[in-house]
Amino acid sequence: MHRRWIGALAAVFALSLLGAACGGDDTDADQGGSTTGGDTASETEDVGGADLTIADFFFSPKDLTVSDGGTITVFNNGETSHTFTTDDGAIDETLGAGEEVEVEISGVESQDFHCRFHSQMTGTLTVQ
Ligand SMILES: [Cu+2]
Repeated sequence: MHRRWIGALAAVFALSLLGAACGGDDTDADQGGSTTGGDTASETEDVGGADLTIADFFFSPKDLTVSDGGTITVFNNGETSHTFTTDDGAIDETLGAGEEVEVEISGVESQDFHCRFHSQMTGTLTVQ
């Protein structure tokens, strides 16, 4: 009788140790999971975004493609002020020399864009 009780207590003690060990493993797994989530988020931004460089006096690239919901990073590499303006006026950003602005593309249709200061500066925006 006594041996059975001792055996049962030993089994419960052993199980509680296993439980503690499993708890530690779960914590490690959670940390790994959140790290993976962060990587996925940054990959999504890379896919949807685009870079547009403004120079004196042209856009580069002239044909710009961005995903709906993506961000265009516009940088004025010229020595004078320019604008990044869609033909429908939904986007109208003025950038001084050396300035950079991030423009979120949401609900914007594919269309041409231009610089309000220099009518010869034009490009085409494609929203996918
Ligand atoms: Cu300009």
